[in-house]
Amino acid sequence: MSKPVIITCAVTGSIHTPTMSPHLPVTPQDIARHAIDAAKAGAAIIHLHARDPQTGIPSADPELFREILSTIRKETHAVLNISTGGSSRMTLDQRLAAAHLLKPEMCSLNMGSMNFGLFPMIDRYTNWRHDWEPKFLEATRNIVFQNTFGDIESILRDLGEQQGVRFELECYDVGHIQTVAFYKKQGLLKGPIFLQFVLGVLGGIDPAPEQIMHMKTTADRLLGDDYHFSVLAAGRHQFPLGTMGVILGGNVRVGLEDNLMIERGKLAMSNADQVRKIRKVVEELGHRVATPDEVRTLLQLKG
Ligand code: KMH
Ligand code: ZN
Repeated sequence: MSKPVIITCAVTGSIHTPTMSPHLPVTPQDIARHAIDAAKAGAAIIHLHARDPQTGIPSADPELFREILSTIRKETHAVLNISTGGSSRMTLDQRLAAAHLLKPEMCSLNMGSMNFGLFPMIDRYTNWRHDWEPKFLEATRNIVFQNTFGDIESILRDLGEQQGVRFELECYDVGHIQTVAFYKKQGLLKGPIFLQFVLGVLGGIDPAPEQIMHMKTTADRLLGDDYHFSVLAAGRHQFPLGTMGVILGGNVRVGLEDNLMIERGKLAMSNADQVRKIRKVVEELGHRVATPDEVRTLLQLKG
């Protein structure tokens, strides 16, 4: 039997805004409910951000995260993964506050600084519910999503070495895989390594099948066999490229953080709907989905 496929679900993120979909969860209770339903549908890892419950603005408030995590834990045993990417408008200290306080099993770790182009989305919407939304997107023309070597090292030391956190290593381009290999060689990053190939963010690698192959062959060359990979593709590329990742022996991430649709022209009503859809693909391809405990074993999480 082949190894089970890990489905990660990223339930809200900090990219999409409330105007874009009425189904995007905003309050801690909504975010937790979406996460619980996604876990019950087959997501083993839940990737979490928080938002201000009144406005929907991405928030780093640890108390919001605390409420989200404790609600989810009442109903599922899913692996909870707190984003350290936060949003490109937060300082590093803000981005790390919740993970420091709540000590999750996993956190995301972004493997390089980059332009992160959200502004093209402005053109698709006219009636904004909140005036912060177009300003937030437009600001990404001039804000760098900063993840310096110093930032990466402090996350690896403070969360990795000191708290035993394992990472979803977000690689938006092939160069980021070289950085992963560097820290592995240095001993700051320990295997098993979990790479998240991120395709389709403007400023990063483009969403094409050849680019998944390029990232995988680069990872094979630099990391040998001591790594697992997953594919996250933005927008309409989510399902086709996620499927390709599974075909290539990898894992897959879905969720409204990365794509608001369930099919062309149709908004996803929930995160769980996206999980059910990719789970069907995984199973039709002859695989089964990993349970949270299998992920704990596979990635050697602290549990
Ligand atoms: N929003 C994704 C493209 C993070 O939270 O650390 C990348 C992400 C970053 O999930
Ligand atoms: Zn995220």
